[in-house]
Amino acid sequence: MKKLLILLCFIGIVIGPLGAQNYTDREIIRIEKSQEVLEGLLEMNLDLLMEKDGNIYVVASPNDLIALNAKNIQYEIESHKFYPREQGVFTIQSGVNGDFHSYPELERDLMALADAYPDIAQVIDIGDSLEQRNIYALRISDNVGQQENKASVIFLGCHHAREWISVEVPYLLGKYLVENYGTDAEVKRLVANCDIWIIPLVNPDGLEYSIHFYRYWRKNMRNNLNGTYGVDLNRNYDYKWGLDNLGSSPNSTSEVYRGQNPFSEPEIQGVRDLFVQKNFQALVSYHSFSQVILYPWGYTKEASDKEDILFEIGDKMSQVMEPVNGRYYAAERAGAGFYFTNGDTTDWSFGVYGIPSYTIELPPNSSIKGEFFNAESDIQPIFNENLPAALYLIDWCIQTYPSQSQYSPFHIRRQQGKSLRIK
Ligand code: 0X9
Ligand code: ZN
Repeated sequence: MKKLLILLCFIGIVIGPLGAQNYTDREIIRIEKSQEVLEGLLEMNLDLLMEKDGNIYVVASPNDLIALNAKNIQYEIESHKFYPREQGVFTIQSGVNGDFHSYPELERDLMALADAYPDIAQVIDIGDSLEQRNIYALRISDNVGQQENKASVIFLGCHHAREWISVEVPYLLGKYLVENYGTDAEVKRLVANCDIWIIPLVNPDGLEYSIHFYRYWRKNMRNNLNGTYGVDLNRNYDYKWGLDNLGSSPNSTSEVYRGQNPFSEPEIQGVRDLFVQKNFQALVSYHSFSQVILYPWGYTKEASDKEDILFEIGDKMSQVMEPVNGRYYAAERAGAGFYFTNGDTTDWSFGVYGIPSYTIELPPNSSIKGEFFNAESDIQPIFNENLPAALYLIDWCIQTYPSQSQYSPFHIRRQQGKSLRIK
């Protein structure tokens, strides 16, 4: 069963891009639900997105709109074209993304956390996306404004636009840490002894496109100048980049297009530049779906020389997660699975910096119609089960590297970079 799911996921990756290129004329529409409307809708073979609060959201093509008009079914167009920031049309809107964050909603909520807890939280802009959105890091540490010698760890979310749950888990981790710092002795200890960096949304342009235009969008919004859009941000890192055409594609129509050069994409240049300035000791990159904990290598089926410790930490995370909701996340070597990746985040952070690095693929591990989507009601349970794993990894960093000045035996090289802007 699991192999079948992985196969379906893989097929989705391979055929996705061809389909995705033709979806730019789609509109997200909202239809008020009634028995009469429902009967009309069900015979139309529409791309139903979500049902919420008596409304049905649909990914509609121009032909779908014509058919709805013919049936006299009323609808509201929810999506709007993307406007660059210079035109000043960023709005904080609730819409089809429901309880999941859009870019402006995340911006608002991160700023609110930093405002509410200025002693332990900062929002830092690590760089801009292609469409000039900010890539935000929430930095959590006591004496957050000061440089201190302490362990440090990084959590990343949403390299892939359609994986909305992967924004929520790191965001809620940050929220949990700052809100419980004052009352929970264990949280206080972790925040006192570790410099925790959380980047919940690496791909803001893609997320907005996924919300407003095409729910299944995966890549960033790079105009490839040949009629295709998007680079897979999880294939653009500079470690074994473009090694072969199995783990990424040189073809821009592909959903796993690696880009023209390693680090060609500004979204992950921001991540790279942050690594130049920080000495992280562990990394988690959240994705969805399939409910597994993956560790390097992804580019080969061979084990690294740190296989034992990588499995041990991953398996420990799995063990502390399962009791929360009964969901089991297997810890596995990424490349030992069904497909390879080259130029992905974790091979880079492990290969270049030598730090324990994990891709946590969030639930579900089964799907109806191959969907990635998580129910809004599952956001909190998924976060709850991921929390102990994150806390464990933070503690692992503290125990293993009590002071940042203590040289990491994993550490291979650092580069020079630009400075960060603090909000
Ligand atoms: O393909 C990816 O980039 C990730 N999976 S996803 O379904 N979220 O797109 C991570 C894949 C992990 N690496 C390997 N399987 N080699
Ligand atoms: Zn992903």
